[in-house]
Amino acid sequence: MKVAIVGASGAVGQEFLRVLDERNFPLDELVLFGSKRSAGTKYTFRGKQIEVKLLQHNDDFKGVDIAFTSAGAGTSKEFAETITKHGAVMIDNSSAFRMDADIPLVVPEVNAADAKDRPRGIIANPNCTTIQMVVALKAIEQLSHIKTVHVSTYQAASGAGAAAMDELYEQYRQVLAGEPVTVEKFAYQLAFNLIPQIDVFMENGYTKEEMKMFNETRKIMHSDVKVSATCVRVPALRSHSESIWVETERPISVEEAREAFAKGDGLVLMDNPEKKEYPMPLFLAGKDPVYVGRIRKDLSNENGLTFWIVGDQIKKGAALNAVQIAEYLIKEKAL
Ligand code: 2RA
Repeated sequence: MKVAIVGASGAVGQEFLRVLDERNFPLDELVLFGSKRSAGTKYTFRGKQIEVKLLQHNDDFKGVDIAFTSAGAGTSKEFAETITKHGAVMIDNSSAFRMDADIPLVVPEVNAADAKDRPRGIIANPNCTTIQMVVALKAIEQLSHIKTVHVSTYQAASGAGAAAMDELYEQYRQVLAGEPVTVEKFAYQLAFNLIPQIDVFMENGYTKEEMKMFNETRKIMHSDVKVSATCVRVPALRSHSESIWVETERPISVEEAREAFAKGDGLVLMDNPEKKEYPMPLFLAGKDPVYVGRIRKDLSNENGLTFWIVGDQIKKGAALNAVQIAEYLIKEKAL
């Protein structure tokens, strides 16, 4: 098995190296690709140094079985043909193809089998906020169809990349040192602040990030659910949190929901208010599952249920989900 990582130096690219190793992914050879900026950099994988190659339009992907790509939508679009033309399956973390009808959009806990039908050799990894939300929604959907979702996200700096995480650290240092604050990766200073804008605004007043949650959720869940989202950047480092309200076809009790979350694939129930136990991003960075807590009946709607989730954005929100897709294909002999 020959595996490629495109965008190896980014936050998600680096996480791919860790996740592949951690999960004992069955690979014989790993090749790394990057931009001019990262070409030549060496990373250690399973005791061996691997040099990042410059991503170019050539035959470097000949013999590659799986290519994990995380170098932005522009690069994915430009290089999709080069990457897939010799038969590699491209598992793409960018937004380039997510809503294309002939590209499966996959969260293994929810719609793994969709990954088998990929006429263009490309499988899209959903947006991080959608991935962690649908893992939780799946548990409820199995009890009763979800008609509507209202969600507010609390998205960590990691969603904007490795340099943005560094900027957040630096901003805290600058504020505490009384120095001018550097703002490059975010629209405003994020340290000691919240920014209710992620990605650009659309004509309907929602941001692109918020519309991703609407559209991607429907595609992954094969559902007519309507998702109304408010996405907010918060000064946490790498786990995204979400406050979710669902309206189901029939009323769901807290006990039923709790049981469904406890046994849900990829979920960990962390809901013990008396002991102040609930998921928090600071303590869940680097963890695989999506954590659920604060489960309550909605007070304004008999069919409403509300809860809180936290998931590591770089892991389940990106690299881990993509690797799980690959693991599924290997298990099903569907590469
Ligand atoms: C963010 N959703 O958190 C993005 C990353 N994919 O900014």
